[in-house]
Amino acid sequence: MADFEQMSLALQKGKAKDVTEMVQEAIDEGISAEEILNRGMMPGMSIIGEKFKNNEIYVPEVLIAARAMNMGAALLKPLLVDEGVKAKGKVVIGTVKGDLHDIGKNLVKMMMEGKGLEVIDLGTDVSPEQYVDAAKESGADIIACSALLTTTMTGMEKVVKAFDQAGLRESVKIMVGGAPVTQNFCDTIGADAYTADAASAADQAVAYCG
Ligand code: B1M
Repeated sequence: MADFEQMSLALQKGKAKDVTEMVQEAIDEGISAEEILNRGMMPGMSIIGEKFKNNEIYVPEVLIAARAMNMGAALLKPLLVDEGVKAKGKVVIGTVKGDLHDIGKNLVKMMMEGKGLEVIDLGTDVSPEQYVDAAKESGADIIACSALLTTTMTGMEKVVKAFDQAGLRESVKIMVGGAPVTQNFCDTIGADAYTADAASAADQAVAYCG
């Protein structure tokens, strides 16, 4: 039986090998990717966040936990492939300028790919101009922006304005998300959609491309 408590603890200690082994065992037991994420990995990352906030741990410990999280999450990717009808559409995704957090963005990407969408990943610290250039090059239908810092989420408004200025605002949907982002913020900056988690982001993207 999968021991989610042990998975969470291994993640907190940054034991990537143990995390990947436990994730694989859980997969082999037939547990869904969503359950593995929600019961094992996300709680571990939340505890890391609390300890980080309280100065009980520092950046290196957070980084090794983040690495373990990313490695475990990568194993879940094949499970996220939706067997249903494949959506057609292109998404340009990135974490906004000044922000280096990529775990949530990577999950959104995986879930969108699982739904059949083509995802162009610009990585982290992405400027408004980079989103616009990538949209022009790829003919993207959707721009997906992630932010984890209250100081960087304001960069999302710059992305919306950059698409306005480039005359492309009508040809793309701009989706926003990340822990500090809210529906109210989305409305204020004139983005098209806010979703709270990766699965809802993928569903919304499919709805836009349908
Ligand atoms: Co940073 N960090 N961090 N950090 N970090 C937070 C975000 C923080 C809340 C920690 C805390 O104080 N409790 C805090 C932000 C405070 C604030 O602004 N309100 C913080 C801080 C302050 C910082 C630094 C400034 C610390 C410093 O240097 N003094 C610094 C900033 C660096 C920078 O970006 N310029 C920093 C650095 C780092 C690390 C590099 C060490 C590391 C990132 C490693 C990496 O990502 N590769 C890190 C981490 C790991 C965290 C915490 C612990 C975990 C974040 C995470 O990955 N969560 C975080 C505390 C916390 O969140 N509890 C914290 C798991 C992930 C799956 O969730 O990304 O929210 P999340 O994604 C969710 C949803 O939000 C949603 O889907 C996902 C789930 O389904 N979602 C979307 C995300 N993007 C979406 C896009 C969408 C839709 C949904 O549509 C497009």
